[in-house]
Amino acid sequence: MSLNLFDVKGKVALVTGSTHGLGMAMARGLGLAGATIVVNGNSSQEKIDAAIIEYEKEGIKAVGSKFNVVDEAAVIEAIAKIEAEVGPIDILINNAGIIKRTPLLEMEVADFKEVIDVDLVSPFIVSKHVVKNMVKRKQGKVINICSMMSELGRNSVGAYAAAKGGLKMLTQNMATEWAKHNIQVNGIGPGYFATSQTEPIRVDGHPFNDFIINRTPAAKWGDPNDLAGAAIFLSSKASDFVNGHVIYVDGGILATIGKPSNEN
Ligand code: GCO
Repeated sequence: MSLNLFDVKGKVALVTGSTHGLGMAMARGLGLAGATIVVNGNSSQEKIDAAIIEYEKEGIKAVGSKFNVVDEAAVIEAIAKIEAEVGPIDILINNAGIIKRTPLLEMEVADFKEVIDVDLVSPFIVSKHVVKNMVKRKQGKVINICSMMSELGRNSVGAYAAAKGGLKMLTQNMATEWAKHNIQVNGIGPGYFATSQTEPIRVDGHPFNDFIINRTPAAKWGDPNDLAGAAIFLSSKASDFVNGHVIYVDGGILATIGKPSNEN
C-alpha cells in the first residue's frame, strides 16, 4: 500500500493573487503536484491569460477566475461559477495582498483602511463563502498567507503589520470554528522573498537589501519556489491534524535576534 500523505492529485485549489509572485509560486507547486489551479487576479484578464499560459507550459491544469477579493458580491458569484464549472474547491490559499510603505504619522486613514481591507478583510470574505461549501462536504484546506509582520514590526509598514498580525489571529479563530468540520486552517509566513513587492527594497546597494542579507541566517532572499513545500504539506492529508498554526518559511529570521553587521 503506497502511503502518499502529500498527494493533492485531482484537488481543486483556488489561489487568490496567483498571476505572479508568491501566489504563483505556491500555485505552481500545487499544480506540479497534480492539483487543478484556479488562477485569480483582479487587475486584468490579460494578466490571468498570460499566467495560465505559463502554468500550462509546465503541464499544469489551470483555469482563470477574475474577481476582486474585497467585493463580496463578486466573490460569491465567482465561487459559484468555479464550483459549477471546475468542481468543488478543496484548497483555498488566501494570498492576495497589498502593502503601502508609509510612516504611520504620515499615512492617510483611507490608505490604512485599504491595506486592512485587502490583507485582512478579504481572507475573511473569500473564506466565508468557500468554507460554507467545505462544511457540507466535511473536508477542506484553508491557508492564509501571513508574514514576518505577523510577528514583528518594521518602520513604515504599520498598516500591513496590523493586517498580517490580525490574519494570524483570524487563522487561529477559523481553525477553532471549522476544525470540527474536518477543515484545517493554517498559515504560511514568508520571510523576505525576491518578488515584485520587494523589488523596491531589494535593489543592489539598497540599505534594506544589505540589512536583510545580514538579518537572515540563510544570508539570502528567499526563492518563491521555496514556499511550495509548505503549501503542499498544508494542502494534503499530511496536515489533517494540524490546525491554527503558521509555518514560517523565512531562512531563520524569526529564530534569531540577528548579529552585528561586521560578524559572519
Ligand atoms: C517589507 C516587505 C515585507 C515582506 C514580507 C515579509 O516592506 O517589509 O515587503 O512585508 O514582503 O511581508 O514577511
